[in-house]
Parts: sequence; C-alpha cells; structure tokens
Amino acid sequence: MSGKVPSSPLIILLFSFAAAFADPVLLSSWEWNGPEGILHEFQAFSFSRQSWEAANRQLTEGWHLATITSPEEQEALIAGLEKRAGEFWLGGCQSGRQIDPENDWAWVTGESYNYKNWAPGEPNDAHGCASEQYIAVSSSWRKSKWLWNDEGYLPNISGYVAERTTSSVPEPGQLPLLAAGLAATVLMLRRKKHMRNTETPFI
Ligand code: MMA
Ligand code: CA
Repeated sequence: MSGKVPSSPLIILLFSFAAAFADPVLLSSWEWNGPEGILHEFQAFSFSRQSWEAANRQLTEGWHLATITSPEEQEALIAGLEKRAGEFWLGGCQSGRQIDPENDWAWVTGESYNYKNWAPGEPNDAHGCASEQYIAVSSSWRKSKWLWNDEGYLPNISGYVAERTTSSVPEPGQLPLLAAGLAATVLMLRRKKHMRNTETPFI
C-alpha cells in the first residue's frame, strides 16, 4: 500500500481512540407514570464497551442508572428499548467480591431487590468467580423480551439506561407549607379586591 492511504491498522487505532473517548449519545427518552404518583423518566444512551462505573460518571444531577422493582416497571423500561438490540447497564450491583453469583444484589437507589427478571441461567459469573458484578438488561435472549444478565465483559455493552423519579404528590411534610402559601394568596387577593372597592375615583 502506498503512503497516500493510511494503513488499516492505523485507522483501527484511531477509531479505537475515538470510541474510547466518545461521549454517551442519547438514543431515546420516555416516561412512565408509576404507582403513588411517581413519574419515572428514562433515557437510553449509547456508550459502547464502557464500564458500569464509567456509565455512572456520566450521570447528571438527579439521575441514576435505572432500577426495576416491579413487572410493570420492567415493561415500562423495555418499551423504550423497542426496536433496539444490545445490552444496557442498569443500576444494580453486587456488593463485595461475591463468590455466589446469586448473592447480595442491590439497587443503587436502595430500593428493595425483591422483583427479579434474570434471563434463564443468569446470574452466572460467566467468566469465573466474581467476574460479573453488575446488572445489564439484554436483548440476547430475544429482542422483544429484554431480560437481565450479570455482565462484566465490556465488548458486550452497548450503553446504559438512566432514570429520574419525581413525585407529583406533595409529601406530608410539605403540606403545612402548601396550606400557608394558599392562605397567603387568598389574603392577598382579598386585600387587593378591598383596595379596588375603596378607591376614590379620580376627578
Ligand atoms: C456472555 C456474557 C455473560 C452471559 C453469557 C450467556 C459468554 O458470556 O454476556 O454474562 O452470562 O454470555 O451465555
Ligand atoms: Ca452473566
């Protein structure tokens, strides 16, 4: 090959560097109105071959890697991944160096880990003891049926799903403040009306 065209190993090297330093790219955003008036916003990012920790570092204020605590939330989350394929990090990890792949899973939010949706045979620490310490949702088992896999092999990773929850119902602690605000508004309006009524017309 002549000097004009860069040789393919160089191109591969340049692409690898570009990929290694690439920012996550937003693929889709969607929402779910969950129980108890809680709105769940989801965002899927492509962040190819990047670690769970690296995905965490990309999150902005108020967002965490997505957690799934019910069959309804599983459905809501995978609805936004429709027509895609791959494996996306979720906000679940195993504490310590667990020898048993089934033990000590926890969500980053501290929510209870009762609901599970592991793919058949998972979690399995496929690459040896404690080799897979983080939860990813994967289309490997069937594109339309995203299931969980404990993952540790970064070339399998396509990106991550981030989540933010907001409550539309005021918390009990906020109620007195809300009542005070309402009372103040009513008083102000009444005062304004009174002032209008007593205004002397300009002659
Ligand atoms: C990959 C990796 C594992 C998963 C197996 C399932 C070979 O490893 O994704 O986490 O358990 O595939 O075959
Ligand atoms: Ca696995």
